[in-house]
Amino acid sequence: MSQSAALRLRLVILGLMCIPALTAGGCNCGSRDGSDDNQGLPSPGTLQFSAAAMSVSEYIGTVTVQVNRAGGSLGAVDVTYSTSGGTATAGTDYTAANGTLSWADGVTTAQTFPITITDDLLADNAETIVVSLTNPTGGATVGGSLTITLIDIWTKFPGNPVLGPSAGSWDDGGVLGPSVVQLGPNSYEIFYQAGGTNFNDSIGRATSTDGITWTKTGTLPVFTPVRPNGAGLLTAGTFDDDAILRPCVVYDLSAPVNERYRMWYTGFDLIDDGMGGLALNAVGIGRATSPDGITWTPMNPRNPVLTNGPAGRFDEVAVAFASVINDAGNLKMWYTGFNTTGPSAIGYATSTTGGASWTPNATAVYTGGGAAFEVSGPSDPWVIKDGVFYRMFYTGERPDATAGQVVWNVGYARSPDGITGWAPFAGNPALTPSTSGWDSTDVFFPCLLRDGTSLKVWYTGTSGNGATGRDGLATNP
Ligand SMILES: [Ca+2]
Ligand SMILES: [Ca+2]
Ligand SMILES: [Ca+2]
Repeated sequence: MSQSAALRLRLVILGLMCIPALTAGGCNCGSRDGSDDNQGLPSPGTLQFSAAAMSVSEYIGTVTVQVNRAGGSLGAVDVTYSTSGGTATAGTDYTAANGTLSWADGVTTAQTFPITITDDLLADNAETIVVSLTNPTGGATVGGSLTITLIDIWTKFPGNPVLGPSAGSWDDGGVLGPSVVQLGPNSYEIFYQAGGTNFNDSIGRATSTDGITWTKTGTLPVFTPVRPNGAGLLTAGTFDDDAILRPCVVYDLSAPVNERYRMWYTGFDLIDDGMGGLALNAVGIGRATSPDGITWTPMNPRNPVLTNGPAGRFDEVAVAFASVINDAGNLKMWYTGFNTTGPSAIGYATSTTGGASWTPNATAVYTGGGAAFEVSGPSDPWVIKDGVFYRMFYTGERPDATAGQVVWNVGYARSPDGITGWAPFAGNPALTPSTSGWDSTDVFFPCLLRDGTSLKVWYTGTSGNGATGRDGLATNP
């Protein structure tokens, strides 16, 4: 029996004598009032993409494409999919994909297939892949093509800034150095550096359901330097006597209960320089732990967990601005190393003690991409492990036209192992100051997070040198 004969027989058995493909001029007999559009009529159906267009991150790794079977499920059907066009190039921007999707008789479950996207570090802005469906079998028809747009740039949230100082509060001097922790799909916490006229830089905390609208929560600040109110400021103390900067908080369910939250921060101690001014007595990277993000315990005694390297090393003067990840049970840190002779550089260290002590690499792992925005060196790294890459956002510094001042932009680089092969994005800086508004002078202190199929970066911006800091959000796509 031929396929069409079998089909017809089946329809006869079902008591329906109308087969659109065999009836000239179409058929409305599936409806008693003649107004139906073939719904309810047994048909092999239409195979079509779940959407005609989608925008995805170039950093997504793999995009999943969905094909639906709609309008019928009669018989077994196949369709061929293939990446077939667009401005993106197969082999360099994505891996060409083609294959066959099959549905059994009576089955309408959506089918999916992956397309592997290549993060090529080139500044493309937006490139497209066109995906087609061809050669339907079993009498099925196909819908239109799918256009996938690959996005490699960052879009600032129009409602920025998302977090700023509260007038008259402890943090009215500025809110900087965001560190965002995601607890669940609609649960975020942010830890930030802030201070004001009566408070040295300390750590605040806020919560959010979307990463945009933040509620400053509980008694703040949640963590302070030894002299939070400045009394005795000029007395020599611990490395974190007078200020706590740039927190990096790691929420880790594999850690002991009282260390579910671990914070690494930069502390410094000021003393009297003997000439009526301030001198920097000590600086280093510290650690504090918390069961809940609210109550924090510093190291006891309050010593740094990483300090400057020996004379001649890239970090001979100071280490600061740590970014830490738990990489499959291994704690890894990237930090800024400062020296007397050249630009700052990014160092790397590992820990087997829960981050209470660190072993640094003897050499820097990233010295910047050589672009104009970072001639004074990269700083403030923030690293995530994301698919096959370690991705770093960092602050690039260059001299300002005004002597003694600098300009900060944010760059992006990635590495296959977090240590070697750090390669910068050709479109750097990835984030620049806006032409006007709250972040029109500097953007710095990036915090990168993978959130589903998006990458999000919170960052600090200012308008005017030395102006009050606020934090904004940018996303890709
Ligand atoms: Ca590309
Ligand atoms: Ca690109
Ligand atoms: Ca002091």
